[in-house]
Amino acid sequence: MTKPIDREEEAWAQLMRDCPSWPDDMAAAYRAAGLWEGLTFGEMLADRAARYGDKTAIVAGETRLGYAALHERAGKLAAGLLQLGVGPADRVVVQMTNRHEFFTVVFALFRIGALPVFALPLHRLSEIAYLCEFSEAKAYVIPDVDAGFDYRALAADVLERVPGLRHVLVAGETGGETGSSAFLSLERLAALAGPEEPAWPRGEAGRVAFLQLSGGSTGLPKLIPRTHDDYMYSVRRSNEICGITEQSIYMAALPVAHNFPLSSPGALGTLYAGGTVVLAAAPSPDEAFPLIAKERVTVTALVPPLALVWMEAAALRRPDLSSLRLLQVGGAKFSAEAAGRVRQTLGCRLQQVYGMAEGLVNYTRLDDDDEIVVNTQGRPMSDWDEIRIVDEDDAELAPGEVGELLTRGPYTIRGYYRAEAHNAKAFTADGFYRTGDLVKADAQGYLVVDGRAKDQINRGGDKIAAEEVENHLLAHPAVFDAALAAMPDAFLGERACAFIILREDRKATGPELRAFLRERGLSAYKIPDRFAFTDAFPQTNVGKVSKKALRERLMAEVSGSVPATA
Ligand code: OOB
Repeated sequence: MTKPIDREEEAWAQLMRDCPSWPDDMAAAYRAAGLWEGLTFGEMLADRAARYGDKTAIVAGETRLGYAALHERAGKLAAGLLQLGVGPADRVVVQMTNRHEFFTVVFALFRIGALPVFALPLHRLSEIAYLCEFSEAKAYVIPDVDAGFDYRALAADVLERVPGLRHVLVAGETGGETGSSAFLSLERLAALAGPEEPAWPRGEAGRVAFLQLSGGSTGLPKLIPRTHDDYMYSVRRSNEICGITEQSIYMAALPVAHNFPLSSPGALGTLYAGGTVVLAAAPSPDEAFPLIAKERVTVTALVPPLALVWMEAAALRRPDLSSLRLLQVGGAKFSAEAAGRVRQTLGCRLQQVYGMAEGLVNYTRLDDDDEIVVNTQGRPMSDWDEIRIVDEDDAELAPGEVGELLTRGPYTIRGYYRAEAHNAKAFTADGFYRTGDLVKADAQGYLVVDGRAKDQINRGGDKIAAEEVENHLLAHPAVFDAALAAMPDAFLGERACAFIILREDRKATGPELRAFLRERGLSAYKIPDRFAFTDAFPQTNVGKVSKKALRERLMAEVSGSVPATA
């Protein structure tokens, strides 16, 4: 029999082969410069628990968890997970809403070196089954019921689809109706641990800590491997830029598993600094405004459409937002017009954040002039971030010219998990990530996002990979061809329009196609807002569907000239 330690080393070796990493010389330089500290997230929490004890770490509904309590609960769950047979390098899909269990579970996984695979609360069967299958997850973590949705029913479908998935771990009640022995509540999981401390696996900060989902532009979503070292650096540097300290009270209004509220500087930055994280069950003014007043929230983050909703509501209701010092807005382009109104309507400073789960995050700085804060999406957080703005032939452009942003650095990945062929296209030979964003830079290095080269729709911060939805549409018997394009929208920035060519003699309506996508388990935000039936797609000169021409049709329609179906 192989010794467990060998199996563990073998599991890590395999995982690290699946996740491209930095070349040795660059890794050595990042370590030598003190960017990579060699600290895992498990060790970080243990240290903060020792340092801050009962100081409040997490507030969620009626629950207030101190640092020591958070560490202790995570430890119980970690011991339970080891008992279940979940251990180092194993993957666990975590789909948790903004509940305190998000943190106890994620820190439990960090403690044993298992990898959370972060799903979003809105994901449904199509996305979750894929994530479980592709990451070969041993377990799937869910809330019981949240915002009227029963995640246990979803999990039952996932179990049926993914035979390799062994455990569904439920925050709350497992519910009797599923009848599956795979379901276990977190409470029972914690109770599995014996009275003795288990032998904790040794953590290494150079290893992958978790897998984050890419916004993507391809048929199947890509997974982003982030190491403790690289992510911890991005969190620490974000704290410096955003002024996060022990006194900070950060409210996660967006789903906390997303990179922006998780780490820019987000919940993890706040825990790193010894501050308090307040979880909002929803980002609506009804939920968020009273919470800001009650908990004296100092900083929070929103996507642009929510910032618009907050400004409108604040103008009408005049809520007490006096504690709020900083509002971060990012995830999609925030119009200069709206950005210019933040201070007056919400009474706090604005920070624009342009980031990506793959790594690079740009911030406007707290002491920047309004001119910069309103009109740019910030500049890279680190002097170690390398930036190139290039034309279609990868030739570097002159300052001020618009081109695709390429980047590499101490917290930008060098490749996606198990995606060799895609990585060859998504990264340059010398390791720069092709962001797919069209940007220009000013003389100080501030970036303005000007458009997109990737085949994606940014629906108010929710990313939709056109090809993923097109593939689902092509599965419908009446659909001959499908092309998804962004249509401009005053509120969300963009919405998705599906152009459809039907097969001869076959019929389908928009509502039918919409129902079809829903039945396939696609999450709601990916279902096209509109269907436009047409006889042919405009083509590029190499014979591909011209998304640019489709977008222009939709633009022209908004400005009042041609109908998109013409
Ligand atoms: C954030 O991360 P993702 O991975 O959901 O999406 C990244 C993409 C970027 O490549 C860009 O296309 C778009 O979202 N984006 C923005 C933007 N912030 C992100 N486009 C225009 N203006 C902005 N301010 O969205 C994300 C990750 C960390 C922090 C903030 C956002």
